Amino acid sequence: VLTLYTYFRSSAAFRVRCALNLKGIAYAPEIVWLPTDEQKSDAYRTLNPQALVPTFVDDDGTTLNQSLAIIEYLDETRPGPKLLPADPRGRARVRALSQLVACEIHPVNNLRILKYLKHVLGHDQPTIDAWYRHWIAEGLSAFERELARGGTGRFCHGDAPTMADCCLVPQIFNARRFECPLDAYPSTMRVFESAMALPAFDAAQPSKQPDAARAG
Ligand SMILES: N[C@@H](CCC(=O)N[C@@H](CS)C(=O)NCC(=O)O)C(=O)O
Repeated sequence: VLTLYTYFRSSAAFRVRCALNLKGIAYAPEIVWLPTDEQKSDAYRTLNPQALVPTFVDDDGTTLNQSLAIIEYLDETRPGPKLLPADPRGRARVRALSQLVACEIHPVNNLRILKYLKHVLGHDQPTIDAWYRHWIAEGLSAFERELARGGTGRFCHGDAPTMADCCLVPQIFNARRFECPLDAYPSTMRVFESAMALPAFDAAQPSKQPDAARAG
């Protein structure tokens, strides 16, 4: 059985949930409870030496981590709608937009970074919130400018969802959770709304995951 090691609020896991749903792939969610550092347990590290969610285990036992690598693997091994375009230029653009989120915005605002700012460097919550909002604003401004450069349609690239939308949607959820202003990104938010109108994205959102209730 296909297994996705996931946590409802993890945006990296959320990306893969979107991709699995878009491709119509059924999977069993296995919850990794980040609030108690379950990702750092010996058992989980055996599956994922990076101690991060998500981890994906295919039905033949293939065990993969890093959300973008998992999404590309799913796209290459499974039928269903393509999450990366067939043409090299389009593929490069989708990867670039995906990496803008996954490599530029998300890493500096990850849980372990926020914990380090708080517990090791001793910053207070307003300072940490300012950090968070600063990097969101930097990243989403760039994303907005990228969307204006051409190639964008109803979705980030063209009129069908791609890996870039799987990256953008969770990042907007995070931004809203931290009450980041989003008015300055009309194209980005238009694309976000197009994606959220699709059941694949809607069903992948944090509040609809089995572990959402556990958070209380
Ligand atoms: N680049 C990784 C990021 C994975 C990641 O950072 N996951 C976060 C949740 S979104 C995590 O597991 N954090 C646990 C921690 O910071 O200890 C990917 O795309 O899969």
